[in-house]
Amino acid sequence: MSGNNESRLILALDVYERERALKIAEQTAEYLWAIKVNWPLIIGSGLGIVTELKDATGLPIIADLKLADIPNTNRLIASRVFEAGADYIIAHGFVGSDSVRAVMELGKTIIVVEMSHPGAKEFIQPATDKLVELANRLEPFGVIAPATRPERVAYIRSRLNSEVKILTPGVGAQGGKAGEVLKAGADYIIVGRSIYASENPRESARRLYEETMEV
Ligand code: NUP
Repeated sequence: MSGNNESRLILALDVYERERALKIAEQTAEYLWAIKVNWPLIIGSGLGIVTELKDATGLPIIADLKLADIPNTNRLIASRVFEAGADYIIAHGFVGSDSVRAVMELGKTIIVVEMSHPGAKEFIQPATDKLVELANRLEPFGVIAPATRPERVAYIRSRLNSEVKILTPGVGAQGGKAGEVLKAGADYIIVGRSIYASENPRESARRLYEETMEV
């Protein structure tokens, strides 16, 4: 099963069980650019799932650990996760440039500049301008911005260096719409529940893929 380089769809594979994760990954791979693994899957199935997903699908793997520690601890975690086969790691920017650099020295990194949930307005959104400046200085592969607020994605796009990609979670279960956020400037959409918790994950992925292709 091989993935789709043209695709702008990333699967957030937030299930615990190894078998279920592998099955959904294989069913949907054709429509995906990458698979994102988060703590639920790593806690449920172990870090080895990263290697297994890569072997099964050939897709890039994004480890959504939202690293937010001192440089040394970020480095200790990131080195093992990259060794396990992760192609990208998501790190928080608010801990400061030294902590982010520790991850970037080991592999491709994605920095959170704004989150998709309502609570993101309390602390993260007021810091978004500074987090975008940090990203412009460090030039990571990409940043995370909220699909739930396309106007914020447009704003972030207008301030962010054009080579830095924007990856947007929040489509579907959190209320965001694929077409709107891609038009606002997102490069990729990240979708979890609307695919893995649907009756037919393959069909749901196909429909979202078609939607992204229309933009
Ligand atoms: O701001 C963020 N919002 C968000 O939902 C940053 C994230 N990394 N995520 C992750 O994206 C979240 O942890 C989950 O893995 C995925 C969205 O899943 P869903 O709401 O589509 O099920």
